[in-house]
Amino acid sequence: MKTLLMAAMMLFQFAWAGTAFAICSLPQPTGNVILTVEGQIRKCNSGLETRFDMAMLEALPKTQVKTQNPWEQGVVTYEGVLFRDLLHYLEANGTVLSITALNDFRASLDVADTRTIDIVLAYKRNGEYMPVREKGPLFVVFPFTDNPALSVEYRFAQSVWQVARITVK
Ligand SMILES: Nc1nc2c(c(=O)[nH]1)N[C@H]1C(S)=C(S)[C@@H](COP(=O)(O)O)O[C@H]1N2
Ligand SMILES: [Mo]
Repeated sequence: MKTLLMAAMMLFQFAWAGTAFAICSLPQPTGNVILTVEGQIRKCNSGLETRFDMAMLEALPKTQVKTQNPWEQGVVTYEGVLFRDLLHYLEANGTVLSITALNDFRASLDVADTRTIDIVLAYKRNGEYMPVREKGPLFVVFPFTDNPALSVEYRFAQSVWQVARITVK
């Protein structure tokens, strides 16, 4: 009886470990970690989080957005990953994103907005990586030029630069 119980427990542990491994199975970063996503995501690579280096972000579907914004003169071309593509990759299922910058500035963004608006987590500006002093390495970019209704204070405050962490709630 005791042996049977132990065998059952071992089997359970094995199955549990197997499940955890299967879910938390994204590739590991090999370069500097520039972004950590945590919270309501099914795909991960470290504990319950997903840590990205630049190469991992660039391996996701790429999008370009040409837009003006309050911080630039003229039209700038940004390249990055659409928030909805990032959330799809991570099998996220929350409703709100809490986006935190290197300086701990934080903004909330509704997941619903990422479906209706082409919001990009940009890693390049006019073809170049963005240093921290130029709003890099990651900048939340709205298509202000294509959609003038976005040019409101509310959206400017969601235009987080120096993004370091996203919590899916
Ligand atoms: N990293 C970071 N991003 C940020 C902020 C910040 O303090 N840090 N402020 C936000 C707010 S509240 C607004 S209105 C705009 C402000 O841009 P400005 O400081 O150039 O006016 O950027 C947003 N993005
Ligand atoms: Mo603001």
